[in-house]
Amino acid sequence: VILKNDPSSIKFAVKEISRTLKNYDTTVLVVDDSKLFRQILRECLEKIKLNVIEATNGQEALDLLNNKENKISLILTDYEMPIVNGLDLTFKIREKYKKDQLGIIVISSAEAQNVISKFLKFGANDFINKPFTENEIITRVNSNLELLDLFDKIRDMANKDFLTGAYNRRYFFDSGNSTYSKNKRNDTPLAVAMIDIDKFKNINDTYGHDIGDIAIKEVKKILDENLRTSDLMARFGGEEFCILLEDISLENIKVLFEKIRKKFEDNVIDINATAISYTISTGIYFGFSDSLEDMIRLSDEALYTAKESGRNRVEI
Ligand code: GH3
Ligand code: MG
Ligand code: MG
Ligand code: MG
Ligand code: MG
Repeated sequence: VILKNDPSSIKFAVKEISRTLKNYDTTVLVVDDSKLFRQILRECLEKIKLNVIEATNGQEALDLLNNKENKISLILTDYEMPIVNGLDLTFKIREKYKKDQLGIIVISSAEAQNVISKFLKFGANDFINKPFTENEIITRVNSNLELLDLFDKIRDMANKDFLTGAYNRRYFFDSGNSTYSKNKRNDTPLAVAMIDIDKFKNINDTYGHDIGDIAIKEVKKILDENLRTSDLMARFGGEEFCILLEDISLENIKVLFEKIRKKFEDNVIDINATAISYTISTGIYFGFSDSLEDMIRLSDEALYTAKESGRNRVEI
């Protein structure tokens, strides 16, 4: 028996869940050596609008995971499979992805029941016993996806700034310190850039705090548009942003931040028929010093020099 006799409640479950499922762009990876099981699970998951991709064993699953384009949120895995079984797959996944980043649900057949505690110890999030109903699959998958969403929200609240959505200081140091260590080991220089809006108090005083906030959000937007995804950008204070860049030459740093400076100089934000424009000053430290904190301090000194020398300029 693959599916338990499923009463009409399935229709109700699908309706309820489709209503609460916020993320329609979620991909689930089904790992099973049985084509029939993969098909059954695919049909269940597609009923709640999930994208489904399939692997026939653990190795195939790991290969699909390595391709970042697949953006997998949740894995449903069988236990017994050729090449790499479900338990080894779970172990290997947890060396790279934490429980709150990628969910694993074990679909456990009779032979897997006695290894279920091992699965959980290795970091599986949940398990479903065979035979299962469609209803069980759908509701269990949904509640695991909801939990992962919640973890995402908590992570964002801890790491991001509420006004702009940029990373905060805490995240900057967490992530920046590992970048610093890696580059120090390889002896490759880093750059820290500190950006601050010029005469920002005037904007607040003239147009009010709300428009000041819009001006701050605009900084985040323009930086996003001009930085690479590998650059680490955070809002450090009121109207001050800090950026850590790797794999970049001094020459390219100068070109990049001069281009960004010019973007602000040329930019006019139109808010309810009020035209706002402002400039920024940038202080940069390039190379290596004793710590990330020290590099930030030195970029701050460069920023101070940029302000003293008349603002709207890049100082290295
Ligand atoms: P300078 O060119 O020397 O940087 O001059 P400035 O006026 O920009 O000076 P400063 O950097 O000291 O001013 C920062 C101001 O930013 C002071 C504070 O009232 C304001 N501010 C801080 N946080 C926020 C915020 O979240 N929203 C708004 N609208 N204003 C903020
Ligand atoms: Mg199997
Ligand atoms: Mg200042
Ligand atoms: Mg300022
Ligand atoms: Mg400031």
